[in-house]
Amino acid sequence: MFTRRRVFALVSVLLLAVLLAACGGGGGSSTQSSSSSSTQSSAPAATSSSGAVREIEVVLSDFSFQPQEIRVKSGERVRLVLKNNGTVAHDWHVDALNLSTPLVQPGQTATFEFTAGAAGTYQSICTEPGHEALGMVGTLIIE
Ligand SMILES: [Cu+2]
Repeated sequence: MFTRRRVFALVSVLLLAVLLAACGGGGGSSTQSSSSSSTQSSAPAATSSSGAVREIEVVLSDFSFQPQEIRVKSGERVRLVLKNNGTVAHDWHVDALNLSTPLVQPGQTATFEFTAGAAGTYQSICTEPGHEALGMVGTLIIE
């Protein structure tokens, strides 16, 4: 009887010691992690790649596209967001792929979706009379 009680007491003392050691270790590591919490704000990463659609903003002005060159992948679903910062209406047209956005009025924004076809380098233009000649020409690269 006595020996069993002593063993039990010994085991509970050992358990207590282990628990205290674990607590001490935990306390030590928590101080460490709180000092290195400034690494959180590194990557606001993928906000626009939320789905299968790739959104690209194109600024239309008198008389250019910004960016002038658009690069997408074959088979990719593309959504162009066309912002007209100019003083006259503009559009975006790729003759070889039969892609035509609606005409965007000054100060307006329009979206246009298409699926990128065969790989290649295509010329994009504004179809408003005279605009292509004035330099409203871009490049669509499908990889
Ligand atoms: Cu134009």
